[in-house]
This record gives sequence, C-alpha cells and structure tokens, in this order.
Amino acid sequence: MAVERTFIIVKPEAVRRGLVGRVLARLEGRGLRLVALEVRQLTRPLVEEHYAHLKEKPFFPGLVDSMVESPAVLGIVEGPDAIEVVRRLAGPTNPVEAPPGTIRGDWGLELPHNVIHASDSPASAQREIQLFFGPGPGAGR
Ligand code: IDP
Ligand code: MG
Repeated sequence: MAVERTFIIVKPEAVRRGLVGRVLARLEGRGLRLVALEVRQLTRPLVEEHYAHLKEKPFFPGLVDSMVESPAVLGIVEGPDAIEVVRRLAGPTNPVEAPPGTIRGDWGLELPHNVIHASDSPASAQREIQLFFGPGPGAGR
C-alpha cells in the first residue's frame, strides 16, 4: 500500500450533463483527496498526445472530437493505491459492460462517452500529470 497520485478527466459530455459534482463525490467519498482541479477547454494536439497509443484505432478521430467539443474537468487525485482504486471506481471502458455502482456503469451508456478518464498505471499517471499540469505545485509534493 503506497500513497499514489493519479490523473483524471471528467470528460466533456459528462461536464455538459452536470455530472462533475457526483463524479468527484465518488472519489472523495472513497477517501481520496483532490490535489489539483481545473475546468479547461482541451486542445486537439494535447488530446492527440494523451491518446497517442490509440492513433491507429478506427475510433480515434471521434474520440479526439469528443474530448475537445466543450470544456473538461481535469484533476489529480491522491490516496493509498489511488491508481488502481480510481480505475476500479471508474469501471470497464465500455459502459455497457460496466457494472452498476461504478462511475461508467451508473452514468455512461455509449462509447466514446464513458464519463471519466483515469490513468491506468504508475507510468501513465506520471506522464499524464506532467502532460496536463506540468511540473507545477499540483504535480510535486
Ligand atoms: P480506458 O479509458 O478505459 O483506459 P482506452 O482503451 O485507453 O480505455 O481508450 C481510451 C478511450 O477511448 C476510452 O475511454 C473511450 O472513450 C474511447 N474508446 C475506447 N474503445 C472505444 C471503442 O471501441 N469505440 C469508441 N471509443 C472507444
Ligand atoms: Mg486508457
């Protein structure tokens, strides 16, 4: 059990639907702590870099469009085993397969709109925190 930091995005479609408070309440209710939080209109180059590993997928253009069509909410979340805990709270990628009680299972329905992004490993968390927040106060200790 190690204290970790992970990176989340409440995706634009979920922000438009007014789900930010409920999504963050799930994380805070679990005992995790927000150490950075920002509403931001994402740019296409930043999203393309974030999802670079998916560049060859047929859904990539639609995924990028979905992330830049309106503002997102970006956060850094801290706590014991935060990376795995937040992934489990989010649930499986496809909301159709996500069980009730998970964020995606309760509020998602159709890809690419699955409510939340969460880093999937310590290496991803470090890379994504740096990519979206830089080496600022939210990123250090
Ligand atoms: P993850 O968000 O659970 O880590 P990834 O495989 O990293 O899932 O995919 C990144 C994002 O791409 C997903 O959250 C979802 O928005 C979108 N996506 C993944 N698979 C599909 C698909 O088959 N169709 C449309 N969008 C998809
Ligand atoms: Mg992923």
